[in-house]
Amino acid sequence: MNEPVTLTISGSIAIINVNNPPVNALSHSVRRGLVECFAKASQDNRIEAIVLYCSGRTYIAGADITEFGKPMKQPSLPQVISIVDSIEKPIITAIHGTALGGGCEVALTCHYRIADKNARLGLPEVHLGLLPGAGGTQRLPRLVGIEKALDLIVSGRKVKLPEALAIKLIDRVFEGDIVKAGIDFANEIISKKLPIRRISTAAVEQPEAAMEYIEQYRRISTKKHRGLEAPMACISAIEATINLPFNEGMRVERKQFLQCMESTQSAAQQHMFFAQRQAANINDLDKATPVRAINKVAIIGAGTMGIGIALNFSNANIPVMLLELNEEILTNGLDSISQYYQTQVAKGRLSEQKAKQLCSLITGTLSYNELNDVDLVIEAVFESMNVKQQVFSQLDQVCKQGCILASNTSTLDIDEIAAATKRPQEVIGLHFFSPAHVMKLLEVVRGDKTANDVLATAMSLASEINKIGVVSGVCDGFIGNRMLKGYGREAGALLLEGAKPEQIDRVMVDFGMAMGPITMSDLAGLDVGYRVRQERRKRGEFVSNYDGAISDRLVEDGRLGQKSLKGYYRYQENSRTPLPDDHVHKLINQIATELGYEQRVISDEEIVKRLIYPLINEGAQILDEAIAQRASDINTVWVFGYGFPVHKGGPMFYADTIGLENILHDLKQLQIKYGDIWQPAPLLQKMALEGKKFCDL
Ligand code: 3H9
Repeated sequence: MNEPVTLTISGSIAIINVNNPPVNALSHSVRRGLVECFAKASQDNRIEAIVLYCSGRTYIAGADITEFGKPMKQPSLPQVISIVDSIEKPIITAIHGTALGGGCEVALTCHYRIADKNARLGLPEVHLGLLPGAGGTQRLPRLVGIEKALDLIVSGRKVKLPEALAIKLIDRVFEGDIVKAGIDFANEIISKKLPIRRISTAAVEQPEAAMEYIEQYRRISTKKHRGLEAPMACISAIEATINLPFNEGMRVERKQFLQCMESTQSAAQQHMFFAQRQAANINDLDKATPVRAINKVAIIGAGTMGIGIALNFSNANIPVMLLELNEEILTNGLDSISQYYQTQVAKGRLSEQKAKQLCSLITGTLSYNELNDVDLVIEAVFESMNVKQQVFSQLDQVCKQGCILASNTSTLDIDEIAAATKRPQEVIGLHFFSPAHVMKLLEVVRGDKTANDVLATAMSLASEINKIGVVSGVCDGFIGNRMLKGYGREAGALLLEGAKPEQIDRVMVDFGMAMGPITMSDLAGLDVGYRVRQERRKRGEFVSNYDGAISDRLVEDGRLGQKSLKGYYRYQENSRTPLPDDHVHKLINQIATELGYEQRVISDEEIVKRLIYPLINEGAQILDEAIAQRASDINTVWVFGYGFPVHKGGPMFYADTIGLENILHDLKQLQIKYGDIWQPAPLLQKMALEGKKFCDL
């Protein structure tokens, strides 16, 4: 096997190269190689300066996350860095791609940093529930000041070149050959006798009243990063630079790092790092499956969803034809697209010219005949099988051969929709989440007859439009909405049993959800569910009290949610803040009495179990039916589509942390009390009895 770190000599300059694909992570062999090569270069009397650079697509992207949780092999990264820091020859590092985490910490230990114009640097450890653990929290404040270091380390954001130059994170930009650029700079340092610049010995630029500043920052962060441990650990480690010498600060950093590394939150976030990447792998699909070129897309329906979907493609520079049969709706849709781009300009996110160009990629039409040259159509019309089948039958007639026909349905049977065409192999579900241009998740629904290359194209397109694609089989609601049903049902049940809307929402927000279920219903509009329930009743289907008793009454009283300024809560004009409403409390109480529910005090702990355990139980069933390929895909759906807290790792990872045997026990208790809606899923029972975990599968 080739050594991942090599040393070559060019005159008086030692050149150290790291080559550890795909992202030059600091695996054990790289750490060992760095120590050996730096030692040789430092001991060689011919050498006057050292250049460090990487091969492949990026600079070192950080510690090797796959080694976390395994026994540490020496040398550790802090040891490597301490050795590099003690070298008495100028070290120049040349950066391309991304210098992240431990990679950025290596760069900070070098004395001079040059980078190509597309390079980005950052300490994103906080996104893994960690803090920089190889001196980043002690060196960065010494280089860029405490305020900037707090901003960068606590947010984990990546810095582009102009900012990196402005804050002196980078000394110079280079163009052309990376090795030549490094050698040229090294020669300049030698000839000008420029000094060794060790950040570890530099003074820290502090804000006035530094301790008060940190305290204030901590207070704000506690609110902003509610429940998260890593941002707080970052702040404590940076705080140590204020009045502790470098080496003592390093000890504080190490202690915080090891504590975070042992935490469930970090394990959950590391799980999600790999889960979202793993989702791209389709078990029974050859990786070499060809993908179709998607050069032009059509969207059917210019409602909120259709417009959001269209923006994904224009933002990725793919032309879009927006079809809508009603001229007024089409004009309004195109207007709101133009408004969206104007807002992007006003917020400084796009130049006027770029916004114009992207906006011009979306054109409107009233005629199906104009769709004859598109490569992909996404239907986003009213959620009715009849309507969707009519649309697909029409698409079948006008679209060219090879055009992929997709439906944005959130619940309906893709196979039934495909049956309305003569080409079911070209039909697939592409379920976007609202707001469609913002939410990261795309459920890719594989029909019975969907062709392999159609599926491969959809997954590759997901990443092209900056989404995380997760494959789901066909069932009512697919992965996400099927699980949501139990969650919504229990929110309704808890209200009838005595929990107040604001208690349920508070408990779920404290749990880490982006929003509580009741606020979510008000935001989505209560009339949406109302219409669905009316349809179901018309078809003679059973609608439980939990699903509709309260919500139906609110809608009939004209309380449609945020849009009518009243739903479960009251809202003031132009405000999204839910305000508790005594009228609703009384109404719920009255409905509960009418229906024979006894209202009682419900504990926060019970609310968590009643809402989250149905997700886990249904998730287990979805796994058993192979609707989802793996538990981590379910977690990805819930974290990126439904705001499940990333630091709990999605419902299936959360279940593992609680213990499946404990969950099984509680499900059985709930089944005794409430009946078979709580019947434990067979897979969950089996795994609990075998002492297994979902996310080890
Ligand atoms: C750290 O550094 C701690 C230190 O402070 C202290 C230590 C004591 N390790 O994302 P991609 C894999 S914490 C192992 O698809 P892209 C990834 O799983 C670390 N593997 O590519 C994938 O594998 P597969 C701080 C890693 O071009 C493949 O590489 N650093 C690592 O879209 C390609 O990845 C970070 O948090 C890793 N560090 O994006 C940076 N990174 O092909 C994490 C990636 O089998 N990495 N892989 O699915 C990233 O942000 C992106 O990967 C990067 C490239 C921007 C680099």
